[in-house]
Amino acid sequence: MRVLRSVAVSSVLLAAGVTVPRSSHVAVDHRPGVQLFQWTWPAIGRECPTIADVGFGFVQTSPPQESITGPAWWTSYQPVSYRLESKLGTRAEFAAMIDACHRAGVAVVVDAIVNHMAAGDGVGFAGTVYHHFEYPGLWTAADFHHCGLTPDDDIANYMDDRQVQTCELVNLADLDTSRPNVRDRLRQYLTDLVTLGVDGFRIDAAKHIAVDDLRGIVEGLPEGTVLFPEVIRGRGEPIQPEQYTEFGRQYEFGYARALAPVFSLVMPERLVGIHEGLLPSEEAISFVDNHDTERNGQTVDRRALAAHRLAETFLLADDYGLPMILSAYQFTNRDEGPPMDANGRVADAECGTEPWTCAHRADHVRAMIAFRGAVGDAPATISEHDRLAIVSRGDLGLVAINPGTADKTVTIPTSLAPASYHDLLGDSGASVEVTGPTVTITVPAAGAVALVRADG
Ligand code: LAG
Ligand code: CA
Repeated sequence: MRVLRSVAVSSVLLAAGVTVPRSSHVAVDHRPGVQLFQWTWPAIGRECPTIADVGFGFVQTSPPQESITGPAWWTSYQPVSYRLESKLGTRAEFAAMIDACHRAGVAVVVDAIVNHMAAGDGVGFAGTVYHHFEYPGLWTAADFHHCGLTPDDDIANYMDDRQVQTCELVNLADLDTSRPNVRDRLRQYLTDLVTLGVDGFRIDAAKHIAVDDLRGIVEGLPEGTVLFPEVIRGRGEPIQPEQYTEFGRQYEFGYARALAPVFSLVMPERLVGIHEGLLPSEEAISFVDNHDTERNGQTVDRRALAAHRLAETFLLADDYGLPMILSAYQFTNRDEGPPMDANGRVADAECGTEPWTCAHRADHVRAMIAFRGAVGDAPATISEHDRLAIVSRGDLGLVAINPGTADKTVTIPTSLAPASYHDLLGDSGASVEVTGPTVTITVPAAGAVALVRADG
């Protein structure tokens, strides 16, 4: 656990409403992260010690700014001001969450919406009055794009880069991020969050912000602030993640999409060469699904429990990218938000209680993060053998995944060093002996084994 630039937060100043000194920061390192979708600040703060214990290095929160009101989860994606008062908690709760996570050695990455505001008129969660293109004291009509390229100024054609970046994403008022005053105000928001201790940002809808504009927004943020721009890869489109690599790691949607048929349709051979055509490993965030794809069918269906579990097992066995796990809630309707109280405050997530999945606590996630610790930097070699997916990590570890419906015992060539190994995913406690260039393993149907040195 590396706690960088440790400066104590002055809670006295915080209480007095004065600008606080820079809080301590925790670096985003090689440890996987967890997206705690629609988790409240108090719930995240309470969970951070467990998150650290499982082996995660960072949490990614939902957007913290004031938004429109309503029961849908996606109200979070319609900002109406940069006050940190939302259905997920207050400014004081947000600051307390960061301190709790930092004390546990966990970095905090926040979902930042800088492309747009809301779609309509109304009163926000904290009482801010807003109109489609007028945010009193914040924005006027001149601060927004009015692209004039489509009948309703909405994005219609993703093959047209001007539409994608200057028209409206699902009718959300698109900020004119070429304007210096707009960039300054957005940077001020991000700086406020960094001052509270935020370690990094997911840049929501980064694809819809020109590279120059995004640079103009984030230039001058405190050194060490990590940025994860969200640029969804789209076939043949003019705007691709490769254009945004200067900002930081990016969510590699191509990886998540490629995993879907492998585990849902039992096509382990497709894992061989899975990294081709994707961002280089050190520029990527790898994931099985996020809050959008678990709703749009592009990635492994979370309701196919075994397939989803095996996909996460592969994600964590592989050496590609910085892996992230999604921990959210069960839903039946796409728009359905998490449970709320009468004031529209989201209920604190509780593991073991519906509808929260607490996917970050699952046995296979714990075991596979332990596996990563045991194999370290040993490079992954991916192969397919008799319908099993095999991930070898040099002479230190091996994961075999069986997406099929029958148990399998196979003898396969291995790079494992001669020694006794045990299965981190199994509970049999039996050891596997490697004496020569092959190893014999039994992999249960819809199951996996993760071998590491028994004496390690
Ligand atoms: C994102 N990344 O680029 C977020 O990950 C994604 O969750 C956001 O969409 C989107 N971009 C805007 O930040 C979400 C929902 C949308 C929702 C939108 C705004 O997926 O469904 O749109 O947030 O709240 C909703 C309605 C639309 C409507 C719009 C405006 O679904 O039909 O046009 O609100 O009223
Ligand atoms: Ca835009």
